[in-house]
Amino acid sequence: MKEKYYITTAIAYTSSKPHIGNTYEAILTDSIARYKRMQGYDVLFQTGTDEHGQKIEEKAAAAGKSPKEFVDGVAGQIKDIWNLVNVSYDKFIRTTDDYHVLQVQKIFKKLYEQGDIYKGAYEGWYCTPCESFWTESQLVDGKCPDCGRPVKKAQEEAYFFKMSKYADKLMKYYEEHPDFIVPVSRKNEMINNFLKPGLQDLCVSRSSFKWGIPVDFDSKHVVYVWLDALTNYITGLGYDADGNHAEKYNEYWPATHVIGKDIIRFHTIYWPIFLMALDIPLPKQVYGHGWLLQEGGKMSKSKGNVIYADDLVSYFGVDAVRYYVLTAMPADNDGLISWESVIDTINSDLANVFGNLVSRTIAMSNKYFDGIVQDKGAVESVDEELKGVVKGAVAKVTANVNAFKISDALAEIFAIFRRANKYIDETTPWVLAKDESKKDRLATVMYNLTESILVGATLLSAFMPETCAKVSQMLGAPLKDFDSLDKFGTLTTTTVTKTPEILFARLDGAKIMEQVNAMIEERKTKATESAPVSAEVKAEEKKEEVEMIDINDFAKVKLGVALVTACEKVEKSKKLLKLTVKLGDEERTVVSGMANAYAPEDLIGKKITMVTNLKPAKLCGILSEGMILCAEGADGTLSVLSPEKDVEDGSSIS
Ligand code: ME8
Repeated sequence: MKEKYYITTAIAYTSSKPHIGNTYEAILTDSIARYKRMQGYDVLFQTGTDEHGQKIEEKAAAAGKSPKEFVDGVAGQIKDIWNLVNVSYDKFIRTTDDYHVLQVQKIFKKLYEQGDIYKGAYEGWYCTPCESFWTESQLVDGKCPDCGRPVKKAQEEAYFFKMSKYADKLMKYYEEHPDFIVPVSRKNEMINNFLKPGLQDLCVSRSSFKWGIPVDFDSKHVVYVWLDALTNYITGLGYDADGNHAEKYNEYWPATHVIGKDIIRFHTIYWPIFLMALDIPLPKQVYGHGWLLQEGGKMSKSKGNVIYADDLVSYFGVDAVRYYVLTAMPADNDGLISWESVIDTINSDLANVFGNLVSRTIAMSNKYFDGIVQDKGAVESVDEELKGVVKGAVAKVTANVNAFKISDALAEIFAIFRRANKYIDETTPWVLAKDESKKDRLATVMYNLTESILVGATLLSAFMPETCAKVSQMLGAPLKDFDSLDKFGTLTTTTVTKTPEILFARLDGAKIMEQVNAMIEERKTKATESAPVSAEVKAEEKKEEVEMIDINDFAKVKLGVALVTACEKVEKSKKLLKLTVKLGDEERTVVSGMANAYAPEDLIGKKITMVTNLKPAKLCGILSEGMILCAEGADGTLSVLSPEKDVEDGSSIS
C-alpha cells in the first residue's frame, strides 16, 4: 500500500484578494505535493480560507456587505487564483463550512469540560489586524509587538486555555523530534522567546464582536479565530470530537504544515498544545518559509503596486510565474521580487537555457533524422559527464524537496539543462551532420539530449506541470517513472513533433515595463479616487516601510543614564566633543559629534542618556566607549536626551 502524505498550507484570510506572497505559499505547497505524488505517495493536499474574526467583520462593514457575503466573494477569488496557478489541492476548506463550525464547537466544549479551558476576565490590549491580545508588558512602545501597529484597550469576560500545563511536554517533543520545526533557527526562537520565559494562558474566546463561531454553551462568546482556524487541519479530514472520525482522518493525520514565518508561533506552540489536550498525535513537520518582499518598498494598495498572481500570469503564463516565485525565495530567508526580475529570470533561465535546449534538440532531430530519435550506441567519453549529471539529479532534487529547499531543487534540475546545452557545444551536431560516417554518432548525441530533457522535464513537472506535459508531447514520449530517473537510456525510440511550439519567447523588458508602469499608475489613481489616502493610512504605510524589529532585537541595545563629568573640544575636529562620563562606579570616554550644538561647559554636570554596549571605536585617535543619544530636529538642531526626573547615573533604560 502506498504511504500516506498529508500536506497543508495556511488557510488565507478572506480579508482581501491574495497577493503574490500568499499565492507563493500555495504554489510552494503544490509543488511539494506533486513531487510526493510522483514519488508514489498517496497524497492529500489541503488548503482553504480563514473567514472569521474582527478584521473581516470590519472589512465587510466597510464594503457595505454582510460578513458572509463578503467572505463568499473573497474565498471565491482565492479559489480562482489557486486554480489559475494550478494548485492541485484535494480539499479546499472554508472555516464557515458547517462541518468545521460544528467540530470547533465540540472541540471547545470538550476542552472546557476536561478543564483545559476555564472562564476568566481579560484586560489588555488588542491588535485588530493580527487578531491578537497582548498584555501591557508585551507591547513595544505601546504598539503591537508583532506588527508595530496601534492597539486598542480591551476588557472582556473570556475563556482561557491553560497553555503552561503543556509547556514541558512540548519542550520534550521538540527535543525528541529535532526535525519538527524547519528551519531549525525558528525552533530556537520559539524556545528562547516563548517557552523559556514561560507560557501565559491564552485567551480563546471573544465577546466584543460577533463574526465568529459561537461557543454553543455560552452564546455571548465566539471562539478565538486562531483556535477556530488551526483546527481546520483536522476538521477537513473528518475529525470528530466524539471519536467518530471519518476514515480519511484515520488514514492521513498527522500532517506536514507549510506556513509563513509570521505564524510559526501559532503552529509550533499553540497548535501542538491544542492537539496534546485533544490527545491527538502532533504534526510531522512545520515548515516556516520566508516572505516575498517587493524590491523598493512594501506593496500597498494605495501605491497601486501590489503584485497579484493573475497579473503576472496574464503577462508571463502560469509556469513562468511558478518558476519565478519558487526560485525567488531562498530556503532560509526572505525573497525579493520585482517585475524587472521576473522578466530577467524568464529570459535567462526559461528562454535561454530550457526553452532553447528543447527547441534546438527538436529542430536538429527533425533536420537530421526526420524526427526519429534512436540510440545507435556510438558512445564517446564526452557523454559520461552529461549522463552523470542526469543520473545524479533525482537524489539531489529529492533531498532538497525533503528539506523544503525548493529553489535549490530547481537549480539541480536546471543543472541538467545547462549541462545538456554545453553538450551540444561540445559535440557540435552540425559538424557531425556533414560527415556521413558520423551518422550513428550524431544519432546517439540526439538520443542523449532527448533522454536528458525527458529526465529533467519529469523532475520539473512537479514545479511546472503544464510546460513539462507539453515537452513530453513535443518529444513524443511520456514523462518517466520516478524509479527510472536515476538511470540513463530507458527511452527506446521516439518521434518528435514536426511543429514544435516555442516554450518561452524572449521578452522585451522595456516594452513590458512600460505597460506595467501604466497599469500601476492607473491603479494608483483609482485607489486614490475611490479612497483618498488618509493621513493615517499614509503614516501607516510610511511606518511599514521601516524595517520592524522585535523586542529581542531591541533588547540587544543596552541604554543607560550617565553624568558628564568633563567635556572638551577635540582638536583637529570642528564637530567632535570628548566627554568623560560616569555610569555609577564606571568612568568612560565618549566622543560625540555635538560641538556645533553645545559648548563643552554646557554639558558638564548634565545627566545624559547613552548606548552602553556599543563596540568601542576610535574617532580622531580617541577611543569612544559608547554613543550619546540626541534628537535631531527637522532643521538639524541636536538636542541631548536627559531623564525627565533626576535618577542616579548608571541607571538602565528600557
Ligand atoms: O496568516 N510572502 O492568513 P494570511 C510569503 N489566516 N508568504 C506570505 C506573505 C509574503 N509576502 N504574506 C503572507 C493567515 N504570507 C492566517 C493563517 S492558518 C491556520 C491561519 C503567508 O492570509 C503567511 O505567512 O495572512 C501565511 O502563511 C499565508 O501567507 C496566509 O496568510
